[in-house]
Amino acid sequence: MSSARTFPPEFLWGSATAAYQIEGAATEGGRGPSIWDTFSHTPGKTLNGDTGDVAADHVHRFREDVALMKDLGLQAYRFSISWPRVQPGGSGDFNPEGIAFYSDLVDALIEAGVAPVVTLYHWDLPQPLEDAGGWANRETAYRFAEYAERMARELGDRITVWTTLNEPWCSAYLGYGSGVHAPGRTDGAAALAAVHHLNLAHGLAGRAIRGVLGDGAKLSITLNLHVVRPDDPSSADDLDAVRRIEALANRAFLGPILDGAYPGDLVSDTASVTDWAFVQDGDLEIIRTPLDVLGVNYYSTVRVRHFDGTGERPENDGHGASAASPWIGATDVAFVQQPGPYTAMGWNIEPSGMTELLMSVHATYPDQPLMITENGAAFEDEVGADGRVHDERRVSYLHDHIDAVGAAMDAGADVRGYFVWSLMDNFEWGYGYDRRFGIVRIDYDTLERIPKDSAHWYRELVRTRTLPSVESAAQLG
Ligand code: IFM
Repeated sequence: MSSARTFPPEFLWGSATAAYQIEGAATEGGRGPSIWDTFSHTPGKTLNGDTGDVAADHVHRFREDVALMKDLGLQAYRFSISWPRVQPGGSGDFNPEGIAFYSDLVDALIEAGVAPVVTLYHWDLPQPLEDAGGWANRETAYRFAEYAERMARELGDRITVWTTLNEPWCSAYLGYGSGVHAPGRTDGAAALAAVHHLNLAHGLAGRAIRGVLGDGAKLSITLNLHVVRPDDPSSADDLDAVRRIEALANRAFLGPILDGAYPGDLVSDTASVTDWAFVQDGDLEIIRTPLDVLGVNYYSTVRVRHFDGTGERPENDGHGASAASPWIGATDVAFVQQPGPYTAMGWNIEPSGMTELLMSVHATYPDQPLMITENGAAFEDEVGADGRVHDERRVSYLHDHIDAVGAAMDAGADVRGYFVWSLMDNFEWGYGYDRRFGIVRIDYDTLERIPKDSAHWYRELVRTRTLPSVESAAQLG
């Protein structure tokens, strides 16, 4: 059913991508290797052995992509900088050719009237830093701050929002806990150390950016906050399972960043894994650096129950198969299959979770402006006989989730913008090119870009600030 929901004129509409997922040119222009190059080139780590070597070839086609954004009427573009492209070793010398690429991209965006929203780290750690211990090593946080400071000097006030990290939950728990993401380690203590060093890196980088650009620089971090439901809402054990997962997933980041403290229950829940001695005096003050806007990524919900240790423990949290769990110390929690419908990721579609999440963050942090920095869906779309991609399930997903953002705004949440994930089909990490999230299709044989119905629909939304009906999408364009 169509909705006439309208959004305010100052609300920012954009789309998002990440460097390793679209850029390609992995060994060109002085770029060094990242942990995702190493991981994706290791047999068995990604579906079909896919790598980001070519991806959507964005490095060579960025002007065409910016023209596409302009044509879609996008007001903002959220992209990430590949740290190994601008500083191949992760420390020491910077690479002028890599810096020039991002400088040119930013200029092209501004000329096209598209505001550049930068993410400094979207998972592609320079390999030499991983060789020295990666995010489990405190030194990585200091290297990150040096890199952030240099990018602030290079890109300066041309950047609308500076986002330090994308989804540190994934970097820490999937990279060092379950090992389904690079660098593929399965060490619970290292995962929790990574949580802290990522938080520290955020705080140090925020200070570095403000040190160069002053308080006018808009600072952000993007978190994939989890909406966690109890399997049995009347079970105290299941509610405790919710508390434990929320602590690991959400409060491990919100606590230090917005309150200046790790939650006591998180520290005690994980006491058998680590003593948290990696938190040093002064760290929490650095981490709690004022945020202009908190980036929120939302896709679906999770459901948990208490697990008493008998029978097989289901491990279906939608983040890929691994013998190790990303949920460090939560051995008495099991993830339960959610009711459908599902996207091609197997993630349940639940728009009300978007409203619930925004309202819950707003209730705890009423003065914190929020921005949806990712939301979208993978589906198995096809090019039709008419040459178009009629991706009505994606249009419907976007419609219902954007409507849910509007509902949260009506109820008082201060949401400043929405970025659809993703501008184009891309390398979906362990799932390679098999899962398509784009509103623009990439033909991986020819690298042709084909705007899907969802892209036409999104353009109409941005143009009118009013939610178009799902049914109208096939006629737009
Ligand atoms: O593709 C990813 C992105 O890199 C981070 N957020 C979730 C997306 C979909 O899995």
